Amino acid sequence: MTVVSPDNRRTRREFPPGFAWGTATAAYQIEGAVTEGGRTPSIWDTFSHTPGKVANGDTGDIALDHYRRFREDIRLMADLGLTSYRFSISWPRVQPTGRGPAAERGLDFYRELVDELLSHGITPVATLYHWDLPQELETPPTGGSAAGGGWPSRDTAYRFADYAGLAAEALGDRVSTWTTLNEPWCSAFLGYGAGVHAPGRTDPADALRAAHHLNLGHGLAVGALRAALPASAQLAVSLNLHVVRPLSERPEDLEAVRRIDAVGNRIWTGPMLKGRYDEDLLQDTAHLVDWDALVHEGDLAEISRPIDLLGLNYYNPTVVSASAPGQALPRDDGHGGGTASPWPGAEDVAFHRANDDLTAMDWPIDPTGLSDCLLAMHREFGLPLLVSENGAAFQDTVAPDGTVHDPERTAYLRGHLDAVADAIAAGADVRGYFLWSLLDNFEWAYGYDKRFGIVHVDYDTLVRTPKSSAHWYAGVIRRGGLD
Ligand code: IFM
Repeated sequence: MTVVSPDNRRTRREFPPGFAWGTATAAYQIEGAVTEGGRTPSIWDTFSHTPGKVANGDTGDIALDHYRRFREDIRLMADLGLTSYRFSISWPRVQPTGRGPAAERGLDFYRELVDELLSHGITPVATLYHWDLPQELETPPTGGSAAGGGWPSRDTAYRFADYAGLAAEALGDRVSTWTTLNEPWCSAFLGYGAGVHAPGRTDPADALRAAHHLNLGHGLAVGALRAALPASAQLAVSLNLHVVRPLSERPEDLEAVRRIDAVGNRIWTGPMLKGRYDEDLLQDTAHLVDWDALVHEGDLAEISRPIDLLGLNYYNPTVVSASAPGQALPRDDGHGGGTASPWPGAEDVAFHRANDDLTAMDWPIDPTGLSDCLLAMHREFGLPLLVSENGAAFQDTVAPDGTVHDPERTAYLRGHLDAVADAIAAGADVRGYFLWSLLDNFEWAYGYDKRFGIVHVDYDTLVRTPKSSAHWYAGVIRRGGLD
């Protein structure tokens, strides 16, 4: 909503009452304590310990030691006035082998975390899967009878639903908003297609199988959550939908948009929200997988179980075109490079920068993509929406007096919150904004090189220092809007 003061000099962007002002994090990126309480390795422990996979050989072994310092971190959140916090549960911490009973010590960590949040008046939002698949579900121990094979294996979807049920039984009395998967596109296509994320496989057919089983895992988990949680629980999924724009209006470039939209976006929203895979997606990828064999009878009904909220993770738009004959394709479409394509069936699409105003990830800054995406999802599905991630990495420096001044991040956040307000003003039902991220953290294949936090972390001492963007965000929350 826009409020113009009588003298017309100031314009205020207000947000609806009850709007969730949050930050988001993920277990492997912050927790550390990777062997504590019986936790076993996830595919990310294995991947980060594989030479050459992560910048500087960085791992999440210690990360920010949030596992031990979570009370301090929640104090910081409370000081900033956050009303909500989105965290992820580490699957190998609460169900170490990915099957069988839960590990109570692992669950206790999350019980304490949530109790601490609640005692500070911060509403917890739990994400079940932010990429840390128990390694045993990818590679079963030698001699064992378990299936393994990771997400390309159908069994993993059922394992995920069991884990979701365990987590909900343990935490359902104190957590009422749940997200099943975070950015399944990254799990399937960066993990099994491009190989730049764990488990580092590069097989386009397996990437598509992983996509279907992530969808199935989501639907089965929604069923398990509904069975374990009170009727008032709010269930969501967080998708990094690609805001795809054509380089030109040439039919070939529009066709490139269609292809990326199919395998980047509609591969999730189709089955989850409409109960179908679009025919063009099936055709684009028919030479890679046998969809009739992959999608069993009843799968689509399972996957499209109703959810209550749609979470959108937005960072930047994507500009695409058809490739010119003989043109070397830019493989680095903002997801860490790699020589294999993360776009099965659309490998020959060329990627271009939307503009040259870049974050430290080389991602172009364009808040209009966020309002466009929110409005498109509102119009197509009519669901209440969350911005479940949005933020930016910049090269922050610590001043001699110990402060960290990050005006670029503040400008980025201001622009994107303004875009959220635009979408709300145009009718989208946006219920909250979760800034990525609370703290600088382990940025996957980039290790600790890229800082997304509004709170600076000194990786030698683990001392946390709120940056100027954190103070700015606290002011926005206090005022309930932007000036
Ligand atoms: O750090 C990641 C997060 O884990 C998933 N979404 C994008 C963020 C920035 O790359």
